[in-house]
Amino acid sequence: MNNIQTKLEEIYGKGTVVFNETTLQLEPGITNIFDSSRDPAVLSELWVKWRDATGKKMANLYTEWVELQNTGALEHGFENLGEAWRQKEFFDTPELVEIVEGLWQEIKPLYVQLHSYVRRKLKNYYAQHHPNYDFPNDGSIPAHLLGNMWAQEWDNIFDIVQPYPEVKEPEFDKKMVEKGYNVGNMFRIAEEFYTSIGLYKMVPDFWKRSMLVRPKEKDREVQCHASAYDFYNNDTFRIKMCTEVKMTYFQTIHHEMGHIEYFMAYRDQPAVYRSGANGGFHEAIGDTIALSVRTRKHLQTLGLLEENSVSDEDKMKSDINYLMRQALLKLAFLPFGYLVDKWRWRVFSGEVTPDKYNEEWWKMRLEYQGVTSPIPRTNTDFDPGAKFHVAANSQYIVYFTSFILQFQFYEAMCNASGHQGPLYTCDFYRSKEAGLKLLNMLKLGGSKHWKEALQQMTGKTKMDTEPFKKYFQPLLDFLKKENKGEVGWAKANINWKQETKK
Ligand code: X8Z
Ligand code: ZN
Repeated sequence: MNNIQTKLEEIYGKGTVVFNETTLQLEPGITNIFDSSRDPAVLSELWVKWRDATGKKMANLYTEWVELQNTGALEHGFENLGEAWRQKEFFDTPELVEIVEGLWQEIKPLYVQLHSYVRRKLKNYYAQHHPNYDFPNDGSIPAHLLGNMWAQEWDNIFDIVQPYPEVKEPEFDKKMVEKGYNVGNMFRIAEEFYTSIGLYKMVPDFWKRSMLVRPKEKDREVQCHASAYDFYNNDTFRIKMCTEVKMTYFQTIHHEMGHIEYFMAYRDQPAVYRSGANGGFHEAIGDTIALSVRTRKHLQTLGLLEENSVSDEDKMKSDINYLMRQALLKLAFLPFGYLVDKWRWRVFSGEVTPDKYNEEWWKMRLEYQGVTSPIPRTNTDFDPGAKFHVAANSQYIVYFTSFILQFQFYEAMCNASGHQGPLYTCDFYRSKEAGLKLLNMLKLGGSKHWKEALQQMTGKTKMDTEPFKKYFQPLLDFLKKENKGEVGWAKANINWKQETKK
């Protein structure tokens, strides 16, 4: 089992693509082109080659791995591996499958509105700039045109879908370079936010031994997917990531540092309780902080945004632009965040058999995300394996729940800080009250059931989409007006070619 696991991770970690006679790694090479190119041919080429270099090589290994892992799960009294996984990340929550389905049903109407708006804007853009490109007419969006290798976050196509282009929005990546941001001070600035609300400084070991950029040595291969490590003593916590001077990495820094803050807060708990209240809590901490950092108010504090006085009308337009950018990050993610593990749960339970792995994957990509592949896929491909967490056998439902929970945490901290006004304008920088609210919850670690930890912080015992919906309400009103009911992709089919497995 460990052999297979190592091989899967190795295939992913060593995955490269030859493009224009240059060999590219995922970060930064492929990602940089994928983030910014608008050429459907280029994007399709990279999209396909990345899947050939990774997932396609994993198909048989994955089948064997599932069998072995399932055997282990059965031996330990679980129904299948999915049940074991859920128990690990969401201790004592047998109703998790129903909970996440319920949350998704509440979010879906919002997602459908965003999807249709984005689709229309993309279609117009490509009709204008690439008239020979055949944009599908069935309501789906081609997965390679969303500015992300997995179509999971869409913020890179903000310029195409910006609701009010006449109100100029800053280009943060350029601004960061102009203002002298570098990897070192990006981490220091993030740390300063945490300490400003009364949370911990990073430990000396962190600064000494974390890997914050891709090492230059030619002989050293590293897995660049960002992660944070707890060494389970009291003074060793590290981050590993290949940072670049860009807004998206600045947000990832806050995400990873959130894990470290949690590690530090529960370090005095007995070993069994040194964990998040549930896996979703762990993923949500840094993102909650990043919601505050990303407000226009805070970006002004950081010198990344000019403070100019604008008319009320422009302010309204700018707010909608802002919420769109946030929706491309948060709302766009949710169906992907759900389907990765929903697919794996169905695989682990035997409902989806190996000959149908990829076909079912694409049915779910279409059903939940409304996206289709740039070229027909077959069952000799294994596209789930082109995603880090599938290759690394790391759970994904934690992100889906995190993206709901972080808005609950954010609202609770905003209330504690005395924030007035729309939720999306709340910056709790320097609010010790907000920090204390968070810290008291973090310190519990896994010593209390997550429902109790959630109640302590938010007054609610349930994961709740209300704060998420409240945050995005003005955007939703805008989208509904623009879409005029023309939403959905009911007519679409997956882009599929029947091929038998050798
Ligand atoms: O994997 C991550 C973090 C590390 S725990 C960077 N995330 C998911 C992903 O990149 O797919 C954060 C959001 C979703
Ligand atoms: Zn994380």
